This record gives sequence, structure tokens and C-alpha cells, in this order.
Amino acid sequence: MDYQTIGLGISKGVARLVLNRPDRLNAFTTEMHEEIRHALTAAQTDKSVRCVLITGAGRAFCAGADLSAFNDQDGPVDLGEALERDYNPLVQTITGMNIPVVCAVNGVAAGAGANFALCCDIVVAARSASFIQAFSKIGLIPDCSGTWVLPRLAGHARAMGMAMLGEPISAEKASDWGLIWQVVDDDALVDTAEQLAQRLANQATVGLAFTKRAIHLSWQNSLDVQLKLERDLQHAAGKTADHTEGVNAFLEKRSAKFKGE
Ligand code: T3D
Repeated sequence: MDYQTIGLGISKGVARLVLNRPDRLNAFTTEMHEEIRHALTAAQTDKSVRCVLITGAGRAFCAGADLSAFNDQDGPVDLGEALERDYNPLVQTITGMNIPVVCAVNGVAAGAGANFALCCDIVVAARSASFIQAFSKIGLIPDCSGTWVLPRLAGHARAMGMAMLGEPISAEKASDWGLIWQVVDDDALVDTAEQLAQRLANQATVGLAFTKRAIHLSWQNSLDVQLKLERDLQHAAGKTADHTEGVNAFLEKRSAKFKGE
């Protein structure tokens, strides 16, 4: 596919997806959603890819839905349809991918752009970045998993404050509140995110996929059900070549060479 609104590059086991509409602060359009879907499917099906790294071009990460498109319509638009077609599958794809997804938030992340970032597995943000639940300013609700992810990551009170007030939350505060993994100086973002993605791509990726699945399912499971899930996934992880390699490397006092198998 010839991408117009994103960039995709694959090397050294990492698929790098760059949102690329900098003049619109990388706001989502239907075309961009189609291209992201295509790129994520390409990354998921390419056996050489063991980690995805997502970032934005220019000064912003993503300003959410492109609001200029909202005016192109003659009558009221069915926003539920857009969620069903574009945003919900996006969240389901990211959270369901069997490889880690790192997000490098290079600037403001607003509306669905903020929640797109927050549903990735490991989120690193530049110190100048901010997260804005901009929906309340235009009479909408936090979508792209916002109403699910915010209370889980930040707690009820902070989720309510963020969602209802729509104020910018600095990267520093996002880190303090447990919304993201790490905040780094702006000029260190690219290197930090790249090193993280590379490190994850060289780890035992099947084990990481099981870990991701277990942590996601824990939100809906009782302790007893979760313990059974851990048993089953550990059973499967124990049969991987990477597990054997990890144990051998430890006993032989050398670095493990994982293959993602
Ligand atoms: O159907 C569906 O898609 C439903 C799903 C909805 C999900 C949502 O995401 S709803 C929330 C949509 N997003 C917003 O409400 C955020 C709107 N943007 C802003 O509030 C601000 O732009 C920011 C806080 C993100 C950044 O502010 P600032 O001052 O740094 O930049 P700016 O000057 O406002 O924006 C720069 C340009 O980008 C500007 O264009 P111009 O004047 O240079 O021609 C601005 O209009 C444009 N831009 C920014 N955000 C959007 C946008 N254009 C279209 N859509 C945007 N979301």
C-alpha cells in the first residue's frame, strides 16, 4: 500500500509507524485509519517483526479526530459508526497484538490521540508532551478506550477530572499518575524509544505476548480464574525454545539469544 498519511519502516525486528499529517497535528482521518490498520496488519503478519514503535511527525503526537472533516457532512454524522469502523478496531488491534507496542509521544496527544497512545503497551513521552481528554470541549465522551483505560490507570477521581475538565496533563504528571511508563527530555525521546523497542524485539517475544494477554485479561478475571490462566500460559511458555535458551544462557553465564519462538 502506498501510504499518504503515515510512514512505515521495518528493520532489525522493529516496525516503526509514524503518524504523518503534521500540518493537522496528525489528526485522524478515515484514510489514516485505513492506513494504520494496513500497517499494523503488515507488522503482525511479518514474522521478522517482534515489536511495533508508534510516534508522530512534527510537533504533535496526534490531535484526535480531524474536526475539519466533521463540517463536510450535510446532516448530523453518526459518530458511533466511526467508532465501530475505525477507533474500536484500532484499540482491539493494539491490545490484541502478540508483540509489544511501544508509543513515543513526541508532543500533544489530544482526544482519541491521547487514548490511542495510552492503550499501547509501553508509553514514553517527551517532557514537553501533554495529554488532553479534549472530548468534553466538544460535547463528546472519551472514546478510543478512554472511559476504560483512564480509571484503570489513574483511578476514578483523576479519570473524572481529566474526562470532564479536558485540561492538559503534562507528561511529568502523566508519569506520576501511572498513565505512562516514562518521561524523558525531548532530545532523548527518539533514542530512548528506539532502544526500548529494540530491547523488546530481542526478548523472548512469545513470553511477552502471554504476559500482555494475562495482564489485559486480569481486568475482567477473578483471582482464581487469573491463577488458572497463569498456569496455562506458563505451561505454554515453558515449552518455548526461548525459555530453554534463557535458562541455558543463565546457567552458562552468557547472554541469551532469543528467537521469538
Ligand atoms: O467520527 C469520529 O472520528 C469520532 C471520534 C472522535 C474522537 C476525538 O478525538 S474527538 C476530539 C478531537 N480533538 C480535539 O478536539 C482536539 C482539537 N485540537 C486542539 O484542541 C488543539 O489543536 C491542541 C490542544 C491539540 C493543540 O493546540 P495548539 O495551540 O498547539 O495548536 P493549534 O493551533 O490549535 O493547531 C494547529 C493546527 O492544527 C491548526 O490549524 P491551522 O490554524 O494552522 O490551519 C488546527 O486547526 C489544526 N488542528 C489541531 N487539531 C485538529 C486540527 N485540525 C483538525 N482536527 C483536529 N483535531
